[in-house]
Amino acid sequence: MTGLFITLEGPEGAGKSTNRDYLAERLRERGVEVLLSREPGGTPLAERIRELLLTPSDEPMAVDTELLLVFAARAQHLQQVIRPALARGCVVLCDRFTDATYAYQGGGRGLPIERIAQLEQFVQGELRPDLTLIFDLPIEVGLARAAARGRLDRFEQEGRGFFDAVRHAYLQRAAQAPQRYHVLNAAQTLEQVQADLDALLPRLLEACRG
Ligand code: Z5A
Repeated sequence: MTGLFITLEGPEGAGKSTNRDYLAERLRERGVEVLLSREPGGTPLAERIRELLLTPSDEPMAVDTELLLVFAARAQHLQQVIRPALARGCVVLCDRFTDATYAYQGGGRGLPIERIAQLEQFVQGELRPDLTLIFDLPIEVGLARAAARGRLDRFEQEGRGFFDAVRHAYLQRAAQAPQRYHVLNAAQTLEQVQADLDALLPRLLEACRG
């Protein structure tokens, strides 16, 4: 038995967490076993690494340190949570995964794609998401939603150019492999976004049935 690995991606405030929970409910209503998780994080140790990554600090974090921490958390998450859940036949819905590394560390920080790809291969082997939903929206809309929450984390303190590069990297990846990515217009009302997700459900249920 192998499950289905679905990741949700996009810039800040795109609605990934909200829609991950929505999708989980729709799938569970239809009898599908769903496991929810997120990155960085998903296990106690990986959540501690998340704290290191998100908490602003006086000591600037080297970009290579950031990259290695992201993959360290992922290695833990894969071993403890994702691989066992997929082996049980679950649908894993994960808020961010390695596409975020390509977008933030590759696009945003400007690290070479080849270096990310090497770590991806080392940490994941052949495992890749079956489907990645990209919640796309103009940067200013997402940042306004994130700012409404209060204190900004270490990434949210970045400038406009950083987020433009992140968004561009996501859309570029989606364009390069349209069979694995589905781009949603996350600037619509929540009801409209969720209607788009409802329209995707038959495809997901079909994939769940193998
Ligand atoms: N990061 C990285 O650099 N490299 C990596 O490899 C990985 C991650 C995996 C933490 O991620 C950071 O880690 C992230 C990248 C970096 N950078 N940052 N910042 P995160 O996922 O925890 O952080 P986030 O993207 O900032 O999460 P978020 O702001 O919570 O966004 P979201 O999950 O997409 O949105 P939400 O919580 O569902 O919704 C935000 C608010 O908007 C909320 O009040 C909703 O009710 C509202 N909302 C949602 N949808 C709508 C619509 N359609 N209309 C109106 N309002 C809406």
